[in-house]
Amino acid sequence: MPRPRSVSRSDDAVISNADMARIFNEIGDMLEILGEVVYKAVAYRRVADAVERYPDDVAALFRRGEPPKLPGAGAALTAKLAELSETGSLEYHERLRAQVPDGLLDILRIPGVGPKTVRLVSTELAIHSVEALRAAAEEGRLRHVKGLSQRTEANILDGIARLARQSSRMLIHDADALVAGLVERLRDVRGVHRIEIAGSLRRRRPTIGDLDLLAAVDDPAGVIAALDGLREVDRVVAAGTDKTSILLADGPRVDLMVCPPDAWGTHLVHFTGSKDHNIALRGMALDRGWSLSEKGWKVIDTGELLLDAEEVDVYERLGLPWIPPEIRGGDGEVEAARTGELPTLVAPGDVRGDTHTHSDWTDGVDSIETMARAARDRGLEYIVLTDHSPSLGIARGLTPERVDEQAVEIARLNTELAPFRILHGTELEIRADATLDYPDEMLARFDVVIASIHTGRGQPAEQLTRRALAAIENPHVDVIAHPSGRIVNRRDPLPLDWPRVFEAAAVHGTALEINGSPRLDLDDSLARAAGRAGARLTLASDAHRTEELEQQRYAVDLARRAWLQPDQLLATRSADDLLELVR
Ligand code: DGT
Ligand code: CA
Ligand code: CA
Ligand code: ZN
Repeated sequence: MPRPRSVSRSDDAVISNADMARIFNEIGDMLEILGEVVYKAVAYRRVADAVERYPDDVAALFRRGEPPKLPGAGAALTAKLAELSETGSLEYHERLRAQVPDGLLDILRIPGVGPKTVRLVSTELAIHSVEALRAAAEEGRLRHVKGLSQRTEANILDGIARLARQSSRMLIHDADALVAGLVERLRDVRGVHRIEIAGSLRRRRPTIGDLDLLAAVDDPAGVIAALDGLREVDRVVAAGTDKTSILLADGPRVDLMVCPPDAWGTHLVHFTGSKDHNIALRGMALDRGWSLSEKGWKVIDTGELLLDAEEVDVYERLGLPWIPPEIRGGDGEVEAARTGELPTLVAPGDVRGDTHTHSDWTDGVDSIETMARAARDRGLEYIVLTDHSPSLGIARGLTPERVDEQAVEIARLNTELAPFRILHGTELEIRADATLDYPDEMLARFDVVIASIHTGRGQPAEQLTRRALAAIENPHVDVIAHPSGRIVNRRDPLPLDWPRVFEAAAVHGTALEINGSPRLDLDDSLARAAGRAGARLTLASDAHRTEELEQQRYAVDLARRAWLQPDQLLATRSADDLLELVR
């Protein structure tokens, strides 16, 4: 949870009332965390409140030599306001900041967590970050501290979840669900020739700030009027003739751009972004004497406007092949297109199997047979069934006896469902001490072993890296599942030494998973780095019920954003090739 460190400045004041109030409030927080007498903190907060409400610019008044009378501000605090007004910073504030780790102030921002709790977890358990606090609460370690309880743990977890919901961008899974019906209905509006999703959702970013739609229409006014009647639309905020925002009754803002059909191509490129991609294209256009905008290409010498109705025409005018939206990140794709080195990105049709699925034998919902039939119906040739190993208690991990029984059931189903195949796998716990949850001779009996870290997440980076490497180096381990442990908007990635992990994965031929559940792990930039380092990756749903098999599609999206090609991935192989590869 980053916080603004510097104060914003305008011309006439060194520091705004809001920033001044924020600094005073922060001083109050830090004094309490440090265990100072309560009235000091109260005094700072009271003045902060007065500054925030003051109708004129407090700093400007101080600088003019007319300091305002603020309730509660005695000589000492007035001197501090004066220092802030003159310089924009406050030495006392900096000194406290040096004594209080940033993470403690983040913890204090969790709804329901007060300074007393912050001080307790910091002094008794050496917890200095929200992430460490979450882990401790989840593992039930707070209740042993005098003054804290099981109830505190529950409240903290609740507060962290609430905080994440307030401040987070929308998960792509949710954005897809929201937008699908809306686009279909807008398509049916009279006068709409075409309508497409643009912006970050079209680029398939894991999280979405707002939704962007582009519609090609003959008559914007008519379409905007028609929109008003749609059930999902709360309000149309029309702005001019070619852009409008619609607010949904429930959900994020939707920007709807409209354009004439013959300028569709430049509009779609523009509103798909990213910004950096657009800047790169515009630079190339300028070199050729054109000014490129969503409206078209203005010939700089003559003022003539050239239109493109299709995206592919836009790129062609610059001598480029069409660039897939997923890699329009402004980090090398235009150059690669120019030199003919664009990757052939993996596509949904390349996927042949799913390397991470669960059943009701551990924490899944559906039976093995139901999962297999659903996967077959989706067009897959095989799934790897990867129920949990014993030490993951919450998931009722399988004992060796249960694994044997499961093998019998899988053999029976494979006869029945052929040519569809269920490969017998396991999701193997990498324990806190870097040992694995089944002995080697048992691992050898599985078709595919995927290993993952679920516990001991608060360990130092070096130990976490050691655990990942121990699994990668074990000849029986074929895949590291959700390697960073992140969950979008909920849990930060583990601080592994990624270059070492990627190199070891490449050397030992252990694949790294791209998990399409709301973990979206590895993320796109790590997956791209892994691919560059020569590591193999795989695409998996981590489905715990049949509906979640579709999550694999998000792994494909992410792999495309990571510039990955089909031959760098496991799930694009046939079952036989996969078995050959992991043997
Ligand atoms: P988001 O909404 O934060 O998930 O990210 P985007 O990429 O959807 O950003 P958004 O909604 O602000 O704008 C959609 C696209 O429109 C963006 O990818 C590129 C284009 N665009 C918007 N504002 C600007 C701008 O100021 N300059 C340029 N060059 N392009 C812009
Ligand atoms: Ca957007
Ligand atoms: Ca937008
Ligand atoms: Zn799993």
